[in-house]
Amino acid sequence: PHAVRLKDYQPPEFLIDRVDLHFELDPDRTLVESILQLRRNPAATRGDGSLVLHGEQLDLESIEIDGHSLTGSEFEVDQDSLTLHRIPDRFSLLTRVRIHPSLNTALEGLYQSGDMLCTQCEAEGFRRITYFLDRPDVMARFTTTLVADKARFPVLLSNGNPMESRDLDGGRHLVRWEDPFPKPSYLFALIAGDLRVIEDRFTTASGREVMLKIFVEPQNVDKCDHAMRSLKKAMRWDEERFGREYDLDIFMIVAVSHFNMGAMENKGLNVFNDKFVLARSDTATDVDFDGIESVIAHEYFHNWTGNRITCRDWFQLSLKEGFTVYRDQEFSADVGSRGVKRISDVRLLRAHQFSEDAGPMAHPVRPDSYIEINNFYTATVYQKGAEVVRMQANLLGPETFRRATDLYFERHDGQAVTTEDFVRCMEDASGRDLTQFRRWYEQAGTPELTAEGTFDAETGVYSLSVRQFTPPTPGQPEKSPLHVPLAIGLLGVDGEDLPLRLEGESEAPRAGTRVLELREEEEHFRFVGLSAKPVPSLLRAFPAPVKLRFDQCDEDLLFLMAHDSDGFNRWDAAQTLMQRLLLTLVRDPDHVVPDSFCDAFRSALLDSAGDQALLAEVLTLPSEGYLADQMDVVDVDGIHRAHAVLERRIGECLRADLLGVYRANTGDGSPYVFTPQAVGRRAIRNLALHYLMQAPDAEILGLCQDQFANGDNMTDVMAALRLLANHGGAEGNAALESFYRRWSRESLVIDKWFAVQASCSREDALNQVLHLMEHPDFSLRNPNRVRSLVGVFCNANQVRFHAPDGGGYRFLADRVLELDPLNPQIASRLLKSMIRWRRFDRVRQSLMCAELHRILDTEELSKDVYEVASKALE
Ligand code: HT7
Ligand code: ZN
Repeated sequence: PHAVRLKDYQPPEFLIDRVDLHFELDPDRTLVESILQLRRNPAATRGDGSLVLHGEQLDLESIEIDGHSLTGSEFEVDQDSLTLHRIPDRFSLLTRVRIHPSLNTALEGLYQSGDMLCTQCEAEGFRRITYFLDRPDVMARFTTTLVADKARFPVLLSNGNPMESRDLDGGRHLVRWEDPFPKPSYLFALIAGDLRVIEDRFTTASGREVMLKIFVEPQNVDKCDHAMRSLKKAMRWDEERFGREYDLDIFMIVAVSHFNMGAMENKGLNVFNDKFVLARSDTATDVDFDGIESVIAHEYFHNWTGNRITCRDWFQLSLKEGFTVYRDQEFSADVGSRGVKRISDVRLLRAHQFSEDAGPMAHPVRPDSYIEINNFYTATVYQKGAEVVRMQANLLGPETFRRATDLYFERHDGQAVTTEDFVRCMEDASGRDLTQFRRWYEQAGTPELTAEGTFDAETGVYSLSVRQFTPPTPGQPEKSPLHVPLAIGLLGVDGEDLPLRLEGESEAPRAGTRVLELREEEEHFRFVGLSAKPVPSLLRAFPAPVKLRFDQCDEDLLFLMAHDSDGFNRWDAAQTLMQRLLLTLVRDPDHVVPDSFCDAFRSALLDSAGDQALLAEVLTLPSEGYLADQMDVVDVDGIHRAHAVLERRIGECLRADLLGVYRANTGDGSPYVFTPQAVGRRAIRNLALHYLMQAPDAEILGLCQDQFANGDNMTDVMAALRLLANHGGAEGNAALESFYRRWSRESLVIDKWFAVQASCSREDALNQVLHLMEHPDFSLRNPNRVRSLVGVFCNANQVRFHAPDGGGYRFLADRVLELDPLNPQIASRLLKSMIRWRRFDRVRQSLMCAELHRILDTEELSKDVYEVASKALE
């Protein structure tokens, strides 16, 4: 397989003005007739004059140019293309192909999910539907006619507005859709099925009525209210915050049960993994409710950031994904709790993106090469991309940033553009020079800031020096300094924010947070006019995706944890303290957890004034995976042991306080509501139960069993089930069995049942997982199921996946090889859990390495898996 490179980008030789698609739908054998109106691109650098269309796994039946059939000598077809020679400058091309949705297990192109037919075209799936210039810079107007058996597929959907609907002979019917907006082929979608619809309306800011429709399988009509509410909230928010109105008369969402990712923003017809649509309080947890709200918003926001303005090529993926993640993060912060949202986003970034940046597949936000683009839907493109937009928003300030995004929408509407075009809008609207800032798009790796501070009591000056260094990443041995916004505060002896006056400034700015802009490898700042040694609070609200090395003593961290006006830094100080203690316990298992730690934990726990959700974040230990990232050589067993010791100690020494918090936050019998306050109450109560269950006596076990049996919402029931399953024994087994019996018909709930067992740290977890692979409800063909069992075991059960006998690695490699011919996207995503093998001890290194070689030596690997395995071994 060869790499595609950004530097080789060429504009398309032809443009497509109109596309007329006609589908005769049949799961086994669908006919696709396509008529394309093509013309030479005046902006193209002339090639040899022929036209090469993409096409894969298509059975070509006939071709016509301007009504004349072509014979075999006038075109060439190979595995992935159709080449036409000697063609006019402007012509109409008709192709007829057959495709086979029921055999499509890769879930790209047109495929069958249950009784439904659906499409997934991003990134390069449209070429599995018909011959086309399947690249995002070719934008065309689509008309789609769908014909199918009416009894089997009463609902036929595509992009745009419905234009015609009639019955045909033989029990068939026809529906025609027209999309007035030019779009790239990756935004094409069709759906056929026996679906029910939930309807609502939205009146836009300018007074237009939009029909909102959510289509689901019949048994799920009672699980769509939250999705619909979320959609309406997102539509209003986008008008208010970004001035973006919806543009068609109808907006549709369809929930499907077989889906490779979370959802897809097809124009006017968003297709969702049903996990991100369906929720009822007894089937979905608060985390699910939250995920639905943000994914619905994310896909809706793509209508402007992705669809109206799209990417010129796939190297620009972060143009739409980074910006849209930023938008959905801001939406969730505005409708929920901003502090908690920032913490969970940073947790995710540190867990996934920082570790990606430190591994063999590290790449810039705008990658410069790939073998398989599906491997680049990554935390770097999405989450770091969002941080890069966030930094620009913060550097410009809210009003200027809004002017800059207005300019972007106006200047580039209807175009396929680049991240460079985006940054230029930021510059043009603000007058700022972002030349150096652009390096954030080009340079991979997580910058490390090393800060040192000293206080001179005589002069009242606090001196802060900051050095920046970005470690080498594959293909980028040398790095240049970045433009880094560094938000800081200084706390006085009472914990109040001090004014931050830099030497040479005549006026003291208001007390609070100040943003310093770093540009050099090393910078020095002198804050004057201080009467006592301040406690610095650096990187407030996490203003840049960097790691901070700052040797702050435990007392200062405890002080910040108690007093910092910045909620994020109160949480971060607690995390640093807990991380320190845990790493000490890893190195020295006999280390005694100091009383001062328990005291600080207790006083935070009993601070009833604060936001409960924020408190739950503050009191949650760093994960085992995150601790592993802090070690040069990961001590899998030591981390697991240390985690267990500390959790148990908290449970024991704070038993009474935890019980008090648990009881104080027990529901008053009123029905479930998804509000930040109610979510916070459930979070702190379940965290208390979590610590109590680390050393449970009969009373605690009884509480947990009672919550499991009588909880009226899935958040509480799942929390109890997880604890009982980890507790094990008869209680654990009984809970798992009764949960299965109760929910065996709800596929998304059964995913949770698989996941709980996959994450269980009991010693025979791998055997249990192998046993579950034989369960009648397990299927390698359903990505949600694979992620629940295989994905959770390999990513969320560090101690058992990395068992020293290599059983976990063999298990993963077997699954990757089994899945690769079926669904290469899922296979290669799973494989990513083994690519950072160099961080482990020699025994584990060689076991992982052997499995990676076994994979790479296999014949007919997909590009997806080949790219991951070969880069892992480079
Ligand atoms: N833009 C969507 C990406 C996506 C995707 C990519 C590759 C293969 C399958 C896929 N399904 C959806 C989702 C999003 O980020 O909004
Ligand atoms: Zn997206």
